[in-house]
Amino acid sequence: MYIFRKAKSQLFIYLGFSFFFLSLGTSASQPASAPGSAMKLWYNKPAGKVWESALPLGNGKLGAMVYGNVQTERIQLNEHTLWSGSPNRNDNPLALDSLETIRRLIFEGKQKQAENLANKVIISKQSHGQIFGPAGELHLSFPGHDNYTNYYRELDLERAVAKTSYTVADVTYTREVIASFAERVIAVRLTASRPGSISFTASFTSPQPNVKIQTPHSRQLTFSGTTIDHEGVKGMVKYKGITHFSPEGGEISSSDTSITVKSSNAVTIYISVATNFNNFQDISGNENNRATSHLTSALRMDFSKILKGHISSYQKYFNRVKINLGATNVSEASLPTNERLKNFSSVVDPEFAALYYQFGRYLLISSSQPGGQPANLQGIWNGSLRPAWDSKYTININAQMNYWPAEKTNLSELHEPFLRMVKELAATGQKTAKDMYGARGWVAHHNTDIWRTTGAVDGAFWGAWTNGGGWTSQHLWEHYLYTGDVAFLKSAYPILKGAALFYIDYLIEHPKLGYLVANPDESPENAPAAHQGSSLDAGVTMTNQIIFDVFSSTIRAAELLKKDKAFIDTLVRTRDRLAPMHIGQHAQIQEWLDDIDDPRDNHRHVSHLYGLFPSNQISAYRTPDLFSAAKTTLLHRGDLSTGWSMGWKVNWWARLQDGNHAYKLIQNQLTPVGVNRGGGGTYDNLFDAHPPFQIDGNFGCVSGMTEMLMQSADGSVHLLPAVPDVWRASGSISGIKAVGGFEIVQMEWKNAQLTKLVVKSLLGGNLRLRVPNALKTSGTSMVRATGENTNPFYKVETTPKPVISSKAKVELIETSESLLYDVATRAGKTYTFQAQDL
Ligand code: FUC
Repeated sequence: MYIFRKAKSQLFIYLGFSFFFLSLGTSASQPASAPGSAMKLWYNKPAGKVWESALPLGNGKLGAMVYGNVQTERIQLNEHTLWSGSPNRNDNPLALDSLETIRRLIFEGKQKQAENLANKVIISKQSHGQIFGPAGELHLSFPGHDNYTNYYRELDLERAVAKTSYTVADVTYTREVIASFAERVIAVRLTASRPGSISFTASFTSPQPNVKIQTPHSRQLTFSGTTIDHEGVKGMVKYKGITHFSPEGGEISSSDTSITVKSSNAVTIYISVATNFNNFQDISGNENNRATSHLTSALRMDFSKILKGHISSYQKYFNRVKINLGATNVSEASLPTNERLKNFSSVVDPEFAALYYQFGRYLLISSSQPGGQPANLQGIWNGSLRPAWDSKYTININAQMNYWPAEKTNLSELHEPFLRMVKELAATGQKTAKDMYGARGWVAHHNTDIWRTTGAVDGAFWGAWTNGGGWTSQHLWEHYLYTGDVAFLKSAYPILKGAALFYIDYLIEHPKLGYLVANPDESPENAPAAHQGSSLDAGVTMTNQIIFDVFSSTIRAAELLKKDKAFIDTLVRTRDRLAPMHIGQHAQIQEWLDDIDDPRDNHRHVSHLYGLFPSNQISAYRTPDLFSAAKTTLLHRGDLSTGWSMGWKVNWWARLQDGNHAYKLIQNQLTPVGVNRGGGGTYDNLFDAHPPFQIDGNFGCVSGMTEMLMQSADGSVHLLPAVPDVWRASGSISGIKAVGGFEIVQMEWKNAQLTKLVVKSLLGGNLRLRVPNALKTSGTSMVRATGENTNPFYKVETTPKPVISSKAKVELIETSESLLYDVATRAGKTYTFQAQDL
């Protein structure tokens, strides 16, 4: 009765939701299962041939997609360093000689001519980036399993275990698969309800053209080879995979390329894959020794022991955050995951939203572990030799988005692979800055790969963008803001400084406007009609915002570390000459310095709102006119788009404090792929669809959902800033993190009012709370707050006053009411608050 089938209009949905809560009153339906225990993706059908229906497992080094097919199980494998090519660079040093000409053409309004030239001299003549490749697939064929009943498969997010079970002729077969976090292997456990029932033949296939498959002895199936050449770069990553079979009872035998087990009681399969990759400059490791040593260590343990270690290593991360957004009625909650996905945009299913949230955290834990490669466009999961965009790193939004949930959902350590990548890009990017632009510091363009290439690729339309370094460097600063780790900041400072130094040299004076601008520049992948279809321009809004952040964070880091006084002065002076944001004729944030936005442009990139999120330059409280203009821009751009674009929009609507609109985007995103016309959606396994599969949308949405419940970028810890009607009745979240080392140990709400709050202060300092209702506390001094937050982690930079078009009619939007409190905290102490009127 609580299910609202496909709504006729959005209005109907919202009316429907209000009705839902009115009619429920206090007798809210019980959750299908206790909150927290419904953390499973489950299905009553195998994945069949559909990769995007298979279930992902990963330990940051190895990835696996488990199909759960009955007759022939498929387990598709990845290894994080198995990439095409070898150490290489892709700069185009011709850029330097033509830089002046390109700049002049752009300033003269001849963007297309500039772009044509840039295609010749800026865009790489070498590789446009290498490919993250698949290792191959393990197949297990079970004779006689054609007719089965009781089929079930699941991914248990609380234990990171994929399980399949079914019955054939009254024997129930169960398979469990893990990508062990404690051991570097994938482990498969096959059991059956009757002894001696397990018989199968195992074989291996790989799309890698040079792969060699062997059975060195009756218990092992191995594969080895060297990765492919790509775009003139020789493939030199050597890989080795060993699949080891440990049957309990029965017989085992091998042919040249397969292993057969007969009449066994149970079987454990251990899969170890390794490469010769040491780092982006060194591939002198020994893949054979590595694969063997990981295997040998795992073989000392039986499955139950491996499973135990796996679960505890995994839960160390996963269990930090619990979320309850309210109860779903039993009939909806008891449907398989693909059915709930189908219904999500037309029913009230807060438990599914919570599941999706935790699935996002699961994906980050599984695809990004300290010491490993950062999550790429597909995390660590790719079955194709030629994946979309090479499954590499696009750093004009996508790779950054992968890491938006890292700090705030209490997975700070898992930011490490990305932060290390930034440091490595800074090393490569120095030569790029010097050779291509005659600049100091370092630069990266809009793509990179495992070799940390920093040249410009694809075409000038996309690639002549010099802010991949500037933007990614802000993750180092963000990591410091959350952790207060000064030793880390010391190690990060040269990278921040290098990013800033590049801009000091790259900026030039705009001949008409006098601002210091980047040129050539572009607003990622978008072109105004006025520029003859060319994206090339000077001083675009996003770039100005990024440079403002790079300078500001470098200044603050230098001040904190008591370094580089003269350089600070240079940065302050240069920052003052950057172009401010402009509000244009349609009352929008201008994407370009000229007022040439088309309000009908619904491009997936809305780069000029970088200032609203992830940055904090556009604020409800400090810059109300920009805040309102940002809303206008977002309304112009519309909702439906690619998966990642919708994920970004959830964050923006959260920052705009419009929970219902943020939720609408979550619904759009959580729509089966193919339903949103021309837009993204979600696959049955809850992978985000650009389409095709791209993981950034999963991570972007999780970040956005967190921002709906808590924000800490604008001078305070703002609680419940954007709760949608569907979650207002009651809910709780625990374990999320705010800037300055504050952990929300517990937060509970009713009717979107905060009822209970427990905050742990890890670093001490002033805790400024912005809350929707009055709070009380005992034993803690809490005062109503005014003025600047004295906590240095909450210092916000004042951006230059916006330039507002005389044609613009900016209607200021109202922010929701809130109260500000200051609480002086001590490091290590926990503070508890309650609603005053409770
Ligand atoms: C950027 C986006 C595309 C895609 C690609 C991987 O180029 O504009 O939509 O996400 O990255």
